[in-house]
Amino acid sequence: MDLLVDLKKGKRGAIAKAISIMENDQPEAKKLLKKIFKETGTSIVIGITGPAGAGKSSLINKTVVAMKKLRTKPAVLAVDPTSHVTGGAILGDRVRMSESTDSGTYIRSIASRGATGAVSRSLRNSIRVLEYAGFNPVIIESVGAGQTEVEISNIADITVVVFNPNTGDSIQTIKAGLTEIGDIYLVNKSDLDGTNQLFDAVRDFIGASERNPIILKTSVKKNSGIIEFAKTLRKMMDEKKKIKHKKDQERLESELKDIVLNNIKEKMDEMLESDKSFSKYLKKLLSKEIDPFEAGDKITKTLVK
Ligand SMILES: Nc1nc2c(ncn2[C@@H]2O[C@H](COP(=O)(O)OP(=O)(O)OP(=O)(O)O)[C@@H](O)[C@H]2O)c(=O)[nH]1
Ligand SMILES: [Mg+2]
Repeated sequence: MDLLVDLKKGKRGAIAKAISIMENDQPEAKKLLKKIFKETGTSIVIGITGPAGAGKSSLINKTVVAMKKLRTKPAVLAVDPTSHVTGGAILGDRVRMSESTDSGTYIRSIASRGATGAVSRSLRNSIRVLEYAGFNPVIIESVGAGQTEVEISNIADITVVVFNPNTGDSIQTIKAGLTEIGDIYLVNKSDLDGTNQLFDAVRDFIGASERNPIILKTSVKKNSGIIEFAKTLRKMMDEKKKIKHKKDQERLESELKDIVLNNIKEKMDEMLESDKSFSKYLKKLLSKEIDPFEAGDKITKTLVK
């Protein structure tokens, strides 16, 4: 198949096509995955998360240029929560990430609409496309402030959390769950006032933990801290490579469970349409002879032991 040949060569058109196939989650996606799966699972996945507007795209744009100089071949997937509403964010990212595209990095926004499971599935498989095409690391940008649609830290080998000074909610955000996930914490926009206070707050709050995460200051505007950040990532890629195998086992196990449960749910959905006990207990429910819990339990018992 031509697509595979072109993918192996890292051709942009082929990558774009393959990712679209994975995103649309159609039978073609299954066929494609079957062909590439053996040659995936080889790259380090870096998740970059943080509140909207923290400077994630701007940072990635500069950082991938620095990472290329450290002899890596990064690709970027931006999980874009707003693209289906305005289309504006993708356009914005194209502008913000233009330098990195010029340097030969593959960059693509993928929509985060659809069921949560579908998003993780298309993300996982898009990562696999990029691995097959020879990219390493694969960087995922996603907005996160506690509750995120895509739990990036489940997918990533390295998680980077980006904060800004002078955004009143920063400390709140730190406390709202992001403390658990980061391998690296960035205080970005360090050209702004309040940087040192935030840095100290992050260090006091997070730095003392057992995991001992790295905390850095960066400014895209002043072009400071970026090279150090890139070097830190490069070094961490080697460290994480050693323990990736174990994490991958856990991830594949939960992916497999997801798929099986999903398959069963779909099958059951179809079965219920024509199931006799379902219509029988539905009638009883409608006439209030029976309550919803009882009806549900009775039907379930006829279906599974
Ligand atoms: N002063 C200052 N502004 C910055 C810095 N980095 C990014 N910005 C600005 O912050 C704004 C948001 O930057 P983005 O890179 O789009 O932020 P983002 O986190 O990707 O945003 P979303 O994808 O919408 O969540 C832009 O106007 C940037 O120019 C920085 O280091 N200093
Ligand atoms: Mg962005």
